[in-house]
Amino acid sequence: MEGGRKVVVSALQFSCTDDVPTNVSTAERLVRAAHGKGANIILIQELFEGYYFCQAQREDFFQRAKPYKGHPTVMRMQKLAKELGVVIPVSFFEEANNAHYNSIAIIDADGSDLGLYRKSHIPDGPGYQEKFYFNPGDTGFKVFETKFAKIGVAICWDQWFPEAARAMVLQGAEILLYPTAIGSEPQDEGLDSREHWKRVMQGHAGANLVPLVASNRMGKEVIQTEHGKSEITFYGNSFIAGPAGEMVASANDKEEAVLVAEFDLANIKRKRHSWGIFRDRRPDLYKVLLTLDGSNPRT
Ligand code: PUT
Repeated sequence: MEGGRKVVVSALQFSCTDDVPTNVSTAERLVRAAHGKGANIILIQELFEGYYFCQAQREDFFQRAKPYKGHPTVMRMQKLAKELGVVIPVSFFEEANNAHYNSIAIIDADGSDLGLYRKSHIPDGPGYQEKFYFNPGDTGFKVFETKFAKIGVAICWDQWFPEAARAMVLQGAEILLYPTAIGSEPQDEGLDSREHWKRVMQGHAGANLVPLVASNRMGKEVIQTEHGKSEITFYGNSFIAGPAGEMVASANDKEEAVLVAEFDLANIKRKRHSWGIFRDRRPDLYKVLLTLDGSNPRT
């Protein structure tokens, strides 16, 4: 029988300023703190280099995008990952000639870059106007073989789609990671999605029998838009769920956080296989999932 394979995962959470060096230094400080708590795989929140600029549709914000090759924050995190021997997915606004993506580079524990995932599902709506900036990602859902585990990494709005989580686990992901930027909704003061947000992802963990790590920014960000000021209060609530969807570690909406949790991936794999979900799937009946309108009468 396969022995234990222990991995410690971490979710970071902090308030962003709109100054890149400040945010990158905060991320580095918290990565070091997570390493100090024994973490092997450390998740930083989505687009942590600055404010969540998608509150506004501003031409000048395209200047925030940088090419993947030679990206200074990715390179700094490569150095840090190598020094500490930890895995760090690094979220950034990518410029690729005339295309732009909401991307994440996966840095392995030796500092090598294992490649890129580009966010597939791009939201739009008050406060979260991502379609103005980002092309829909063209990488497809991916898994990355890191030193400590095979990980599936998707980004924010992707977390609302069970298809994305299943696609990553089908490819062998042993842990799912989601960096995020979500909070208040400018069009509806009474709408607080945090519990919904958590339950949906806990469902992905439970339905796929894998641990799941979610890192969200926190704090109020005010952005000058084309029509005046807009503000969002990001609700943090970063968390780590276990393979039954159970909450293992969670943060609140006000405090910086370095969450850690240890999992035995060999034990989880045994339980995943013996539970029978991946034996009893019927992909021959799921063709309807390839349609937008559900029209597929035979399956
Ligand atoms: N990050 C996108 C969240 C959208 C919430 N309406």
